[in-house]
Amino acid sequence: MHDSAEIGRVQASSAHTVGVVGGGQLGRMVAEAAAPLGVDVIVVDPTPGCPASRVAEQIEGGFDDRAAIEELTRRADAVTVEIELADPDALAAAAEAHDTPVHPDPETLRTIRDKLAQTRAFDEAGVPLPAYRAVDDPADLRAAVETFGEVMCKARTGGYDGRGNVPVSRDALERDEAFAERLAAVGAADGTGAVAEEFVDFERELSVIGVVGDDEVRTYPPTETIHEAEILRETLVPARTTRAVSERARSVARDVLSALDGRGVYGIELFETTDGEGLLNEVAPRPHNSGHWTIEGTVTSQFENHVRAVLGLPLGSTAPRGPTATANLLGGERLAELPASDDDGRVPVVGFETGVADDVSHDRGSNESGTDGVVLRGLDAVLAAGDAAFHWYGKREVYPLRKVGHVTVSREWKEKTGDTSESAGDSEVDTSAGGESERRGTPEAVLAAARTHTDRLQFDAES
Ligand code: AIR
Repeated sequence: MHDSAEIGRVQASSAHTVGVVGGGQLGRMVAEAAAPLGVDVIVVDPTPGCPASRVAEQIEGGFDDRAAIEELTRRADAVTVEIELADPDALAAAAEAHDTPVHPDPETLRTIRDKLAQTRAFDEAGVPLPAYRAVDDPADLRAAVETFGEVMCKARTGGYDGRGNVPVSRDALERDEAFAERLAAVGAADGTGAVAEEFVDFERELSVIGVVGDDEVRTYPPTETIHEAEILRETLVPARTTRAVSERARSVARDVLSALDGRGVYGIELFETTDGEGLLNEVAPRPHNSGHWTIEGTVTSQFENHVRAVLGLPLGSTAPRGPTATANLLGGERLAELPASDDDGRVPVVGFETGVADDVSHDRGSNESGTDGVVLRGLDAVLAAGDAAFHWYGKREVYPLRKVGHVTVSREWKEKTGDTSESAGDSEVDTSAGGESERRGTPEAVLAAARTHTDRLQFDAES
């Protein structure tokens, strides 16, 4: 028999609290993964009822709110971030005041959140990347296009989910105002600066999720990422590439990780060039959209490994379970046609249409703005199909191209490889479509299934 003091001591030693700056979908999925480990999560986020608040405690405050970050740091055993807007100065000051570890290191956050500083740091570390130049004004952007041809212009700070990135083609050379317009489009017309990167003629885009633990580093198998208009739409594992390219991608990722300070998960986006090289695109100092597939598709998800890493616990296996595809659910362009949209295009999400009651199931909080809302239709069909995992982020408002959820389809390998090592799935890929039983699959089949499911899901005006 344990006496109560001993039980209390045992419980206290296993219950940690992780503080997260940001409480969007990534914070929500961190908290979902933390719970089974006995780890509580507190988030700082400015939006009342932010996505993570349904599964974690929320301190309402901005990503640079010193008082909120101070409270977070005082109450947590370790602090991390889920959005690059987190202020490194506030984190460093609070960490010092309370002797609370912050992962990644605030200096690494400072470097990564500034795209120019990030690119220079990896360039100096010898990581292969596209040619680039700093852009302070329209003349710099013109010079970049004259030197490289088409470039991707990225705001130095503040961009994510497609915002802050615009391609600039040679056509811009014909109109002088074009360069100022492009800088304004990335939000860098005010002199905050941008970086222009040579447009890479890539075979495909890959991403490697890496995790740095106390004394170990692991990488997940490379994810093939499919973007449209600078926004991630779908991911696929195994990537439809060769074992050699996969190994190369993981090796570039390890070089990236060794140039960074601090534990945790990092999302490393790469271009696979036409000659099989891996060039670094950019790094996120946090779990990444291209790693959502790891929830169903691996032994230990990126979110669980992030929690383990920031607390200094042993990491879990990054081995894949089978071919896995994820498709993002975005606010659709069709929303623009809805009469309900207010000035900035935001529309309240009222709830889901469920077949059970043949009616709309209202989300908590529902429509407070008085604007007509939208409902998500088609969920019953996705759930009934039985092969999909549906993830809803709980955002109260949707606008065109906002990430509001995702669907994952994960199956067993079509052929038994018997290979459970972390490189399993890198072997030559069978791309023949479907035809097998539901449980087994090819990359093509899981991608097609994830697409079919997301096509079924649509926002529609509340009737
Ligand atoms: N996020 C952070 N950097 C990139 C992304 N996608 C996630 C984080 C953040 C949320 O997106 O979880 O809190 C913000 O999404 P939104 O739709 O509110 O802008």
